[in-house]
Amino acid sequence: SNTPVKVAVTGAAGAICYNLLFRIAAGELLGPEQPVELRLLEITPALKALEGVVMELDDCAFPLLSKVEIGDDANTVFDGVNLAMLVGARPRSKGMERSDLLEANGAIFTVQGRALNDHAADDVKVLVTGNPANTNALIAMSNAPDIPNRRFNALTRLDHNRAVAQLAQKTGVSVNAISQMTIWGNHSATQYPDVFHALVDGRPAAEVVDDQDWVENDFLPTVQKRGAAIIDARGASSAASAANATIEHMRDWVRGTPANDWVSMSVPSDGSYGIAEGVITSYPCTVTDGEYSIVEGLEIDAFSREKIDASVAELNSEREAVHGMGLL
Ligand code: NAX
Repeated sequence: SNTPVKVAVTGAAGAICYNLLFRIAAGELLGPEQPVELRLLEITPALKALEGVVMELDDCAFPLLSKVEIGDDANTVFDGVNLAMLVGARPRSKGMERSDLLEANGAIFTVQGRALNDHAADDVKVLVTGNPANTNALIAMSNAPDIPNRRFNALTRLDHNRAVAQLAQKTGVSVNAISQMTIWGNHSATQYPDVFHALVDGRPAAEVVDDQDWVENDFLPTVQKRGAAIIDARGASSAASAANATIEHMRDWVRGTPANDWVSMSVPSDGSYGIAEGVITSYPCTVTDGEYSIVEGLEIDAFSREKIDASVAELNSEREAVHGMGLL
């Protein structure tokens, strides 16, 4: 339609958004026909830098970018938004304990969850990229009782894309030949990238690879620790690839997944695959008409079961910690 879709993005002056915003404005999120209005949230000290980013957005003269509004008050910035990408978060600084990190982010995501609850459009979809993404999404969801839980997702698409790329390289095919990859669990080093349902040119990946040692001792740790490897090489964390994954997750959530394939999305657990309700965890998902469904009925062997359970246990302990802080 010609009515602009209002897209909120937080952490808008940060590294991921320096890539993300230009791609949204260029039409890569909602397609070449759909105008967008950007609503950009930052903390007060970063507003000046954000003004510079807006100057650059102006200087692109993007035909689809109808308007840009910036601010440091979530209640104003989130007013009427249809899509919200929550990228801004409090990074772990030196000497910070895990509980300090959860608490600092709790302060952000409780406020943003309430602001979305009170001001976003009725059809709002919320995707959390800022870490710890799954638990931040859980906090925002819990503070937005009027928004259906299933409108809160967290990003594991970057992990998914990393796994696809590794498998394509190992098997010597183009990434287009890989389908049905799955990331299970938390966006953290405990995540489980599952090749046992993936296909390479339509054939079971495990058969094509035929190398359990590679799966366990190369593929898994490479995908699980990819974020750290990038920091090590680049001196800064993944930004362009994280922006790309954020766009792809939201694009697929709005516009649908391709036939005969699925994507990894962190969504509220509903009991599928024996994962009790109460956490936001990564599942294989398809999307039709803007609604995701968890792919059901996959067989989970003992190796996979143990890996999934370990990552879900971490999510449960994060949930208990933030519950104990009164953030849910
Ligand atoms: P930057 O530190 O460059 O940018 C973050 C921005 O968020 C800063 O400009 C900061 O001022 C802003 N911010 C902080 N609190 C805010 C608040 N309450 N409201 C609005 N803005 C706020 O980090 P960047 O590299 O852009 O990464 C952003 C987040 O993505 C981090 O939490 C990072 O850990 C996470 N990542 C998540 C990934 C994923 O796959 N889920 C992968 C990439 C990335 O590590």
